[in-house]
Amino acid sequence: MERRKVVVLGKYDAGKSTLISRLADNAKNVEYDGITVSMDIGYKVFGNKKLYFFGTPGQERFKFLRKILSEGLDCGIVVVDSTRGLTREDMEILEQVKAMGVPYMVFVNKTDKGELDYDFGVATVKGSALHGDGVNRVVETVLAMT
Ligand SMILES: Nc1nc2c(ncn2[C@@H]2O[C@H](COP(=O)(O)OP(=O)(O)O)[C@@H](O)[C@H]2O)c(=O)[nH]1
Ligand SMILES: [Mg+2]
Repeated sequence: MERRKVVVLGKYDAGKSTLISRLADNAKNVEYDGITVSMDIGYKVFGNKKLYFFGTPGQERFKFLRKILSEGLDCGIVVVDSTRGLTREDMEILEQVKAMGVPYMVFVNKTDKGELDYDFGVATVKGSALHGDGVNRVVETVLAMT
């Protein structure tokens, strides 16, 4: 079995935890008042690959965890909230993942409520983590990238 480390990044409330709970069978999340204070983790086997999904916490003071979680990653998924538009924080996260030098994709989330057209220059899937739209295409994209 080949193992792959996939890190899900994005600002607070973008839908990282929701996406990971859709992607993995056994997602665990440590949260307090609805905010991920620690991290998400889950895995799922696809053919001969075992994908491990790690979610980063949204709060600024846990920024250091983003770096730790991003050690030795095989691929990144940046979750963007279409109802909020692109913010400075989204741009910072995109720059950060680009600097890691690994393949990454963008998931434009909450398209059940919002709309966002932007050319991220990498594979982009639009959908809804809450409703499961686009989640299969995220998996296909990750498998193709890793
Ligand atoms: N309308 C809508 N809400 C969503 C979607 N995905 C997540 N949410 C909601 O957005 C909020 C934040 O989601 P969460 O996964 O905790 O975000 P995180 O902070 O990035 O981990 C929760 O209330 C979710 O139910 C979606 O596709 N559509
Ligand atoms: Mg979360």
